[in-house]
Amino acid sequence: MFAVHLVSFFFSKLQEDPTKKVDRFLYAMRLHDDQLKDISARFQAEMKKGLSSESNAAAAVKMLPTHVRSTPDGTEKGQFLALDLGGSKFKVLQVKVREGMGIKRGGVEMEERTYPIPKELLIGKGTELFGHVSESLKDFLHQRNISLEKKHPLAFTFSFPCEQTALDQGFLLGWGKNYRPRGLQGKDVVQTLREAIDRTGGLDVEVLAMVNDTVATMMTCGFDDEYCEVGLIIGTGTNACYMEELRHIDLVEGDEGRMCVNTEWGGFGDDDSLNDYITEFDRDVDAASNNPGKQIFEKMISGMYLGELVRLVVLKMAKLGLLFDGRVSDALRTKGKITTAHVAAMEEYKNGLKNTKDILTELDLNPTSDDCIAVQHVSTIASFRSSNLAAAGLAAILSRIKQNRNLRSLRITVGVDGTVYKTHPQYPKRLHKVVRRLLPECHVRFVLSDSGSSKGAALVSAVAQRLASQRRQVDETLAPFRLSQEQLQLVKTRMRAGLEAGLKSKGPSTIKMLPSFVYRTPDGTEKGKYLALDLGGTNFRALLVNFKKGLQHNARLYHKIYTIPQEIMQGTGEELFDHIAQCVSDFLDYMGMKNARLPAGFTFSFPCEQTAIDTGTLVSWTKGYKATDCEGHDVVSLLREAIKRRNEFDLDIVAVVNDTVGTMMSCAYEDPQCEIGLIAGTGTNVCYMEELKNIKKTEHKFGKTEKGEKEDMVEGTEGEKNEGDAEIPKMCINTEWGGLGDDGSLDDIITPYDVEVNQNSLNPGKQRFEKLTSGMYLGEVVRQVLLDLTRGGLLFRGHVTETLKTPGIFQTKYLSQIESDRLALLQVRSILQQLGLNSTCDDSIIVKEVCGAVSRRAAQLCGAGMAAVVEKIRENRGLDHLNITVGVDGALYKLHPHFAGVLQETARILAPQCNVTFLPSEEGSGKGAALITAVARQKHD
Ligand code: 0WK
Ligand code: 0WK
Ligand code: BGC
Ligand code: BGC
Repeated sequence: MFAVHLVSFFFSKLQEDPTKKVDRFLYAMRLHDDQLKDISARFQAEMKKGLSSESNAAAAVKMLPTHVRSTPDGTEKGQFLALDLGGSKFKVLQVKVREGMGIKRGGVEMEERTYPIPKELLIGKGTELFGHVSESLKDFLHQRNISLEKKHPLAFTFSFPCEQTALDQGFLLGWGKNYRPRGLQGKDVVQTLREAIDRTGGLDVEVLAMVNDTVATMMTCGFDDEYCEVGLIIGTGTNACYMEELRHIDLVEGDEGRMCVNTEWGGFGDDDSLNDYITEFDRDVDAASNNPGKQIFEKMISGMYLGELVRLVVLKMAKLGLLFDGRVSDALRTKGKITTAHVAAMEEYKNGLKNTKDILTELDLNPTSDDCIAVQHVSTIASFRSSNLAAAGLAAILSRIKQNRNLRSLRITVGVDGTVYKTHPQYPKRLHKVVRRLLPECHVRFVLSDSGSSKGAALVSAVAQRLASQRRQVDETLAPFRLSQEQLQLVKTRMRAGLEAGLKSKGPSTIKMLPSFVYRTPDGTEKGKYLALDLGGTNFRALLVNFKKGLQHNARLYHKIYTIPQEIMQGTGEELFDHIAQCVSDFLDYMGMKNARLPAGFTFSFPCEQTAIDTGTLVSWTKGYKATDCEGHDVVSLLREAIKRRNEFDLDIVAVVNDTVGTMMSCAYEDPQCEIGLIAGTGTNVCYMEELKNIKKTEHKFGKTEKGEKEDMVEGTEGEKNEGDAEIPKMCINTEWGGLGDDGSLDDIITPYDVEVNQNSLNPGKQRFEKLTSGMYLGEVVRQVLLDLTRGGLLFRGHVTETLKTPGIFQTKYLSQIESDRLALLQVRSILQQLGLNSTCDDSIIVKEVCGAVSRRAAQLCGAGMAAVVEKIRENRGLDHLNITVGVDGALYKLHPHFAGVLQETARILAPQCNVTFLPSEEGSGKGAALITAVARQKHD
């Protein structure tokens, strides 16, 4: 007897481990990491194909846009009906979502009921299936005594591929799994549902949104986990969705933000891209399915097919005598006799083998224990491959997200549902392990959607409602910034009236129209070396300009920029001018011209009343300046005294000019048609060549120097001019248009946000037009709007952070960065991040929109003002058509992506008879100041 055992032991030892033969037999189904990485890479390529408009139509992986633009942010609220159709169970639900309380925190209550779907409906007329759905809905309302009168918003989870153009519209691409109703392919299933509900009658339901079950699952899990941006179903069917960057989804308009894409990865391989991984068993499953050639990837993974796969393998092995001594039963030959539930049962830890035995016995097979081990192992290999393939697909999606966001490591959560994942004992662990092995640098969390997808569908509807109401509220908030043509026309008229009044008024006027004592633009004869000092914008600049005789338009120029600290801007006048003198001293050292008493021009970018080219009494500080003992003083004297105090060098300050005048002169040196200077920078202002006879504001006899001798006003400037104005003596007028509205004439367009900015400014009530249009203030206007939207819960989840309450935190330069066209959102988020504002995609979209509205209004207002100025010049010269150039400078005009274009467009529309060329000044106004100095010197020589 002992001998027999020994023999059988050795024989058994000889007789190999039953799993080995299975491993060999199913070698092709046992995928190792390199193969999985290869499949993952192939899937990534398929995703790209699906996303691009060129290759989408032929793509096997459809990458369907879902119009779900954000995951839950906890502010969703409301009561919804929900339908969950397409998985193994058809459910009708009522979902109550309470604001700010995630699912775990009981923020969502649900009541559900599963309604069986009669088999015949699965292959009958599609409209009848939807009839059954709406009847079930009505029954549910009855059962739950939910009033039929009340209008019920409804969310519809529909787990089949649909092409969606909106949240509440989806055209069915095709059925799958065990559904094959007729007559709905290509139809809008939401409309079909609405019609079914109308046919059923007696209930008032508003279908707000239709979502794929993957999307609903992502949303369901996203309510508790803000990192959840992927939805995965391993159920009857299989599929995944994720949040893709909108700019990558060619089929949807817009580059801003993200949108959830339903990959429909079940179709991976339908274009033969997986043929080298397809086994004969897969081909048999596909051939026997009700959609051969379709959903290849799904047929290797999902519950609808796993059991069948195992059956076919076991059948083949039996036929080959590798199992059950080659005996085959009819049951084993019968399709569907081994289900995926059987596969799961076979793999149970403890009872796996027992279950296997029971299952095989039930199939009229008399399995040996080795047979059971072998068949159990077949199940293991089949479901292992399923989880491995799903892991490969998931790895592809997660890598893409990581790349999209330029992250070295990604922290993300995957929301999962589906019977296979939920009921197959080892499936989740295997899937997680392989994903983490394929993506070691990612921190991937898996969350099981423990209550089905309808919660998620309700959340999508809640988000849809929230986004819609948010949209409405943001539009209402920004509406006052969206100026109509009529309003802009009005501003133009008021600007014109202000220009006229300023020229005539002897006393103060809102638009000061300050004579600059610059009578003509340069004529190219200027020569010599001049120092130009440029104070006013964001910095102080000292320049040395050397005009070479006769070298038209060629001046050598050296300059150095110095910052003016805020405490100097708002300290005493003495400190300010001492600081300027110190900078000039440093510059002259740098140029080695300390002892050359250079003729200098001083660009002083503040309103100064001048009585001659070399004096200017500061009327009032603007922008960020508030130095004491300067207003009402001659700034040239203040500078001379500071230089004297320093007693190191001396300057011959020949001229003081406004930066608009300096800019006009600089550009006129290039283009003689330039007779207007525009600054759109920290501040805003414009000057232009006005005809002397229109300057009635002072009895000062222009053309007579103090000493009353005749001033050379008229030497002509060459270059074609608008006919008929050569002889007319002109003078450049610094309009100081920033003051428009100081008399309340803009109160009908000034918004409460502007009022706030004005009140917090250094000069409340002053420079109202400037406070709507210039760099000093636009950031503040945006901040005020963002504050208001945040207080309204429309932004940053309603958290008003200290940062957001900090004046000046939102610099105007951010507007330029935020509004640049490409990649804007990522930039927005990083800028907001830098400001310590954690933002969602939606937040970033709204912030960008606010910036756009504020800067567009500013540019339009400047365009309207410019239209008034060029129209005045045209009428001055009695011309039907005026050709003129505007020299422009200022960071807003030069650096903002849209400001210049909108300004030009507005001016063109409001002054159609003027062809205005805008010439950005190369070297700022310094050269202009030097030119004026040169002209003023020539006169004195
Ligand atoms: C439960 C979800 C449903 C989804 C199903 C998929 O509520 O939307 O379709 O999971 O899993 P299955 O029921 O096909 O196994
Ligand atoms: C550069 C000019 C300067 C002017 C400035 C305005 O040289 O005179 O004040 O532009 O632009 P901002 O620096 O205010 O953007
Ligand atoms: C469908 C998908 C669905 C998946 C999971 C697939 O057959 O095409 O739309 O998400 O099953 O239910
Ligand atoms: C000043 C103007 C200056 C403009 C642009 C305004 O605040 O009042 O004089 O031209 O800013 O710098």
